[in-house]
Formats: sequence, C-alpha cells, structure tokens
Amino acid sequence: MTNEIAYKTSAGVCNDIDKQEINRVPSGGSERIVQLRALIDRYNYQYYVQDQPTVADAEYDGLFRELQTLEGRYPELLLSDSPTQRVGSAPLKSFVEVSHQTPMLSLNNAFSSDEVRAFDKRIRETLGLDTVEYAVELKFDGLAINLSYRNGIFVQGATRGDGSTGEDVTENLRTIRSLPLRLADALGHVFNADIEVRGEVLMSTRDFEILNAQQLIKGEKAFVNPRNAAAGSLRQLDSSITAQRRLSFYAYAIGGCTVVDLPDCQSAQMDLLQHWGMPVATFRRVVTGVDGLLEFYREMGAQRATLPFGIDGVVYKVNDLALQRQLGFVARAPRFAIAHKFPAEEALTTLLDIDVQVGRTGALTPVARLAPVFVGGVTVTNATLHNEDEIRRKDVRVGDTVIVRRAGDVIPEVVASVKAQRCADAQEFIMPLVCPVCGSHVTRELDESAWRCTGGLFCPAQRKQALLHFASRRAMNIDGLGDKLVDQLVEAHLLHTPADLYRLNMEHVASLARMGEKSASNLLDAIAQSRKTTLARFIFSLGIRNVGESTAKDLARHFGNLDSLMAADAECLQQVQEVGPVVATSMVNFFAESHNLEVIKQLRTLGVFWTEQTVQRDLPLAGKTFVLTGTLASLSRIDAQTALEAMGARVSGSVSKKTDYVVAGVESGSKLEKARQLNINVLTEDEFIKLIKGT
Ligand code: 5U1
Repeated sequence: MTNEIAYKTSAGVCNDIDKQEINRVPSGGSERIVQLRALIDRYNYQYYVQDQPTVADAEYDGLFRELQTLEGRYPELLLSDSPTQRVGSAPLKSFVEVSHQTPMLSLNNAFSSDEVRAFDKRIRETLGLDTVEYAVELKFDGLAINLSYRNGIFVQGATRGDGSTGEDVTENLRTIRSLPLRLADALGHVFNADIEVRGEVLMSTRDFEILNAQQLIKGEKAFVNPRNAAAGSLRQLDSSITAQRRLSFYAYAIGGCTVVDLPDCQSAQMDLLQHWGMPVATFRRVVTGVDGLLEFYREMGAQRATLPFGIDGVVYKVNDLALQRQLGFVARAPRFAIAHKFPAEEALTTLLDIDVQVGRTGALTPVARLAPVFVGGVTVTNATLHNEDEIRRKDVRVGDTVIVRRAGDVIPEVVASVKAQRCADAQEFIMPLVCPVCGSHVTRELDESAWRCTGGLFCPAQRKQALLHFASRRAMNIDGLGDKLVDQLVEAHLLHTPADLYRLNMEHVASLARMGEKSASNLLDAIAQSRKTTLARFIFSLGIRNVGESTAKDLARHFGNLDSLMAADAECLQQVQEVGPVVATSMVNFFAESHNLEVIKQLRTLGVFWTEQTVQRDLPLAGKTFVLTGTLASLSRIDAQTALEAMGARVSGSVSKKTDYVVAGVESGSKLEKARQLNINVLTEDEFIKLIKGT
C-alpha cells in the first residue's frame, strides 16, 4: 500500500504544508526554518522510530540549535508541531477530562490454545467461512492512549480512562520523541486530515534500567517495572519531568478519520500509519487460520525476552474491516479481536523466610523463600533478593506480600513488597555475622554490596573453587588436577581443604571411577612435587580475595617469610608497593580467620615448603619497576623476568609514570613509544644484560 498515498479527505487531497508556511513567514530565515523542521523530524524518525540514525549527534545538535535560534528570532513562526516543542511546558494544576469521540475498547483475553481455537471457531461459524484471515500483532505492556490529529497536526492526547472519558496528557505526550507532532511522509508531505490514532505508551527495558539507576543516584524511589515507570512518567503534571524520561509510543489502530477511502483491512491501515511517520511495531503480519495464530504466539513467546519492550501477549484481529463490523461487539470488547496472553511475569505471594546462600566466591546472597506461586510459566518457591542493600531499599520483610518477577530464563526476583498489606509482625532481615555454611566470620568491603565469607580455604561452599585455584599452574602447579577430578575427590569426601591433597594415597585415588593406576600415580607424583614451592606461589595459592599473582610476588619480596606476612597489620601491609587499603583489608581478614590458619598449619605439617625469600629491601633492584618489550636475543622473556625479580625488581606489563625502566628488544612497539613520551629510561638488551650481571 505504501507506494501511492493520495487519500481523499473531507478537506480535499493532502497538501504540502511546508509550501503554505513559506508564504506566511518573513523572508530570510523562514525557508530555513521549514527546511530545518523537516530535516530534524526526519532525523528524529530515523533515530527514535527506525532505530537507524543517519547523522552524527553533533550535526543533529547543530541543526537543532540553529532552529531554536531562528524561532527565537521569528517567534511568529513558532508552531506547536516544531521539534523544538518537546521539552515540556508549565506545570498543570490537574489533568482535564477528555471525552473520547469513539470509545476506547478493551480486548477479551485467551490464556490457552483451546481458547484461541474456540475464538476462531466462533468467528468462522458467525461469518460462515472455512478459514479467516487475521492481522496478528504484539500486545504491548504499556498504557493505552488516544492521539488526535487535526489536518495532520497533533492537537490532543488522552489516556484511556474508563474507555469513554480519559485525561488530557497532550503536553506530556508531546515530549515523546518517536510520537510525530505532524503526520508526514518521507517526502515531507503532510497527511492533511483529521485522525484519531490508538496505541500504547511504554518504556523500553533499557530506558527503564537507566531511569532506575538515575532514581537511585538521586536518592529517589525506583520503579517496580517499565509499565509503572511509563505510567508514572506520563501522569506527571509537570511535562518537563516527562521530557526527561524516555517514553515510546506504538500505534495499533485508527479510532476515526475524515479520510473517506481508508484501506479496508487492519494490516493496510497499519501500513498507512507507518507511511505517515507513525511508529508501528515491526513484529506484525497477516496469517490464515488458527494454526497461523498459534505459530505467531509461539514465535513471539520465544523472542519475548530479547525484545526491547515488555509485551504481555499477542493480539489477533480479523483483518477485513467489513467482517469486523459484521462481528460487532459484546459489552466493551470487540468480537473480532482477542489478546492471547503470555504467562504473567509478575505475581503476588507471601515471603515466608529469607535464607542466606554462600556462592563459590564466598559472596552471601539472601534468598526469598516464598509461598508457591505460578509466574512466568513455572511455579516459583525461591527468588533472589540480591544483597542486603536491596532488601533495605525495597523494605522487604518476612511475612510481607511481595511482587515476584520471572521473565524468560532470568532468575526469579522479589521486585517489591506491598506495604498496604503489611502485617504488624513482619520481620526485618538481619545479615548473619558468620557464614551460614562454615561459621567463619563475614566481612564487607568498602564499595561492595556483598558480604563475604572469609573462610576461603575451609568453607565447603567455596571448596571446589579454592581447590582448583590452589592446584592451578601459577599457584601450586599440580598437573592433572582439573575440574572433573576435583569434583570426584570432593564427592568421595576425600578432599575438604587443600591440605587433604597431601593426605591422598594410591588407595584413595585408584578408587575413583575411570582412574587407572598410571593416572593415579601421575597425580600423586604431581602432588608430591608441588610440596616444594616458592613463598610467592604459596601466597597466591591461598586464594585471598584481591591478591593476584603479582601482589603475591610483591608480598613475598617484601616480607621474605610467611610468619611475618601473617603477623602484619593493615598499615604494615600498605608499605608494600602496590598494596592499598582494599588488598590490606582482605589479607588481614583472611589471616584473622582461625579456620584458614589451621589449613595453612596443616599444609606446612604435611610437608609443603619453600626456601625463605631474600627480603626485597636487601636486593639491588628493590623498589624498581621494569617493563619488558620486544624480543630479546640472548634470553627468553620469562628468564629476563625471573632475573629481575631475583634482584628485587617488579616486572609490569604496561608502561606508566611509575615505570622506572623499559627494556627494549627487537621490534618494540607502542610500549617503547610510550616510554619515550613519558621520559622513562630505556635499556637496550646489552645494557640490560650488564645490569643483571652486575657489570
Ligand atoms: N496490538 C494491539 N494492542 N491492542 C490493544 N492491538 C490492540 N487493539 C486494542 C487494544 C485495546 O483494541 C482494539 C479493539 C482497537
């Protein structure tokens, strides 16, 4: 349909309004104003409706400012449909009531395929047809709105209200970027007729998340879901607030029109609206018979979680408008259409208790135990409450009626509590002081939302993670001890802490499924070999939070032995290069936990050892940071690093102001360039060799 659009209206064929405007305005800026409006409208359409911007933000901003300047210079040219008029106007005292010219209907719902089959059967029987053609669309989870255009210009918008009377929210709707203030096609021709457009105002999931993040920063209440956010934003008496919220609009029907020869089917009417710049969902099509309906339902159900907007179902409409009229209405809903609803993604239930789970990294997560509730297509009895701050922010208490959300495959969450239904004995949540799994004490770092168990070496919840890290190549380097084997050993109750590794014998290991004698012997050899290690590796292997390999090396060089390190307080730890308050606090907490000390003691008793490391301050390159770049001819990168570290130096991967020397081999690239820019000493390979040989 979109090729030739020249509809007869009661006022005549549609006009090119731009030409009329040109005649009315003073010479000079006038033509430019018309040009700029058309251009900005087009760019807005491409950006907000088609999601395909064609100009850079800076260019758009320049055009917009130019238009504002010209409109300021010629105020008589300022029209209500100018793209500059989307910023909101003076706050209202209250909303004015609006009577809808044609009532805004609601849809009957179907919740199962059988109900859809019954709908199709009723229609076929009433019409005496074998099969029926349907227009199928998305059912947006937003607010129904009626838009009125006079001569193609947006003049009024109202909420659905009771279907006959709604509230005038024109100024708020004007701020929605995708809502056209003038109905025009790609060539700038205006749809010069009166038309009522029905559709839905909503907020995309992304814009909802951004808004809620901003609300929290401002210390204001977060919205429960995108629908509430859209409703709260649209029902603002101050439209300048609405202008700051990113709302969207999608049309789904024509409520009335002065054009006498409108297309005679729903799908073509949607094409018509789209042609005149109205946002219409791309997910719509024409199907035949009930199988086509159910196929669309399945397809959209599968895509639901990935759509940018919330939908709560799909809508089926008899496509032919003459047949629609024949079918008519019952009560306030049409017989020719039905909404096939998806399982609700939100439901109310009772919060029975809050348990605390400990994750593999030791993070404590409060989990809601719920009275069973059917939501998002499954029965939910547990939902995450994320962390302590979230519970406080949402003011969720045990015994409350809560809103539970389960969207797609996402873990169910408690979104809010219904305060109006709170009982007097509702209990506030208190975070436990010790880990509910192992009894070690829990801590919370600055800027972290999670509380964590400090019993990293001992806690069963962290056991597998701790063992895998302990055995990893850069830690104790136990070759062959991978994921599956750790699982088997833990499940056979042979491994509880890393110390148990050094208690394993042939009988234990050979008893595991799929474990041959040779493999068992290789594993035991690898474990035995790992007993001899270095202090740095041992520190790293403990899996202390925030202590990586390089920090472990710094600590080993600084303290020289484990007992001094374990005895150090936070202040003392921060004397180590690159150790700040976060690492120092993690270390102190770790060594304050008696369970961890016990495992370390056992490891030493079971024969894990290292030669005490020479303390850094006694070494010639103590406190110096080196960066190696390019290829060295006479030694490998690892050997160069080992040589430097043996002399007390740190080796870093990137050049910064803190770098003391860059060693530049063949084909040194950007690191060498950066070193020169920062005026850092650059050593050739010869100079470097002389340095490490002490010559
Ligand atoms: N997609 C769509 N949503 N929706 C809602 N079409 C549609 N039609 C509706 C409603 C209330 O009512 C028709 C009867 C115009």
